[in-house]
Amino acid sequence: MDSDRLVRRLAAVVGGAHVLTDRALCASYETDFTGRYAGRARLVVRPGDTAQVAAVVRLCGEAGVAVVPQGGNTGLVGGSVPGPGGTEVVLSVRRLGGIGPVDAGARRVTVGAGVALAELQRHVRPYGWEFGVDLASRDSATLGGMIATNAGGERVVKYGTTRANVAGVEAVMADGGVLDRLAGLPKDNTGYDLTGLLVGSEGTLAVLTRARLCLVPRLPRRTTALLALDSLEAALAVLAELRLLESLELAEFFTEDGLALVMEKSGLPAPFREAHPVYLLVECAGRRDPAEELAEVLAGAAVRDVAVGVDASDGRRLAAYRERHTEAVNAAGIPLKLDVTVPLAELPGFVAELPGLLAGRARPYLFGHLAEGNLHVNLLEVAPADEEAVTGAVLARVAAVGGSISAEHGVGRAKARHLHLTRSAVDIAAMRSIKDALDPAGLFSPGTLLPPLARPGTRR
Ligand code: 2HG
Ligand code: ZN
Repeated sequence: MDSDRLVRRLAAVVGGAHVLTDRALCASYETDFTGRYAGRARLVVRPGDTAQVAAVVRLCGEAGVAVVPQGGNTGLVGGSVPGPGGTEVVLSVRRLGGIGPVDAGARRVTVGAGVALAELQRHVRPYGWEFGVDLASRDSATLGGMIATNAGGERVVKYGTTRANVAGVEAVMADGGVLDRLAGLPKDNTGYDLTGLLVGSEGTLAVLTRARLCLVPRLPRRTTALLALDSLEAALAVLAELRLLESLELAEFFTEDGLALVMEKSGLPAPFREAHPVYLLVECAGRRDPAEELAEVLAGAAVRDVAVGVDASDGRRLAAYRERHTEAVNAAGIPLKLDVTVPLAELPGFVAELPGLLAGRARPYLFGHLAEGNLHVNLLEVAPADEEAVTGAVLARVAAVGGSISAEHGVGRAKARHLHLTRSAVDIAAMRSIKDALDPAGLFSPGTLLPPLARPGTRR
């Protein structure tokens, strides 16, 4: 089917205003948030409900045109943008809005895939509820994208990743059929866990259209503190004590260099009189004020200095030093981002080895989610010719110490060829079988997650 015909047929389903072919209008859907991954779409289509998504998928399937589902386009591994060929359709789910009533008895709420996280937070908080997953890109990240990537974020230490907070999904499969697992019953052992399978599938198996989410009680009393420490070892020692507190919701670390960059790019004032090697941002929350139990733990810890947030706005002020790392790094250049998990016991050794692995080929900024050993290795000033070698060296070391090459951002296009480092041949073959069974023509997100096959005729 030629492009004009496909455009006409799609427009008949979603309305002409929601099929974008103009290069300028397509641009923001074709380039990722960092500017590192830029492709070219055949067109962008913006369906407004599940039936329209199903019709779009069917039409693209008939035309043999691949579909790249996209949420808020805040992904960091190139999974939400099209490839370079100008052949793929970007299917934006942003118009799939709508938030249902808070079902307090069941602790659930149903949302459209295009709802932004901050919108959900504003909806549920007045009723005393919270969604357990929170992240810095909350204003743009959509629930559909967060589910597709099994986003982690800042509160995994208490509430787990997105997977633990999704009860059910509705999704359009490659043949246009609508999978309805939206009931999200707390007990339902009828067959395979297809919801669990679609969480983290990165747009390669289906287009998520709606989700039934779990809610947690919003804990009204919170204390935020920024700790200045000697070293990563000292941060890990404090973390081990903090984990005794049920109120611990957040334990985020960054370093002297990262803080300096954030201050330079944001204009924020220094949180302490002098600089320190490592910082740990912690937050405890409860129905009762957790300040005292946090102070007790910190009193016995090897902490150089502490800044405590006395109220919510003070807490947000301290959190900004950590949350603004991504934008500060972006303001300094186009980063090479590696998002890895390293077992906690290996973390100090891994960080100490990093300069040797990089061998002067990059300016590193390290920050992340300490409790999970989730390190965001942001590398600036990497020469294009060194990118592959630098990535390979770091990821191979991660694999050697028993870590994961993708902690929370997904595999995307960026890491597909490195999948074998932390997934066995048996594992990859099982994943490929699932892909082939659910998307036999390779319609969804070619090149994302699974490495392309060398076999002629394959479209992935
Ligand atoms: C965060 O933790 C996000 O702020 C982004 O996962 C991390 O920019 C990054 O590398
Ligand atoms: Zn993160």
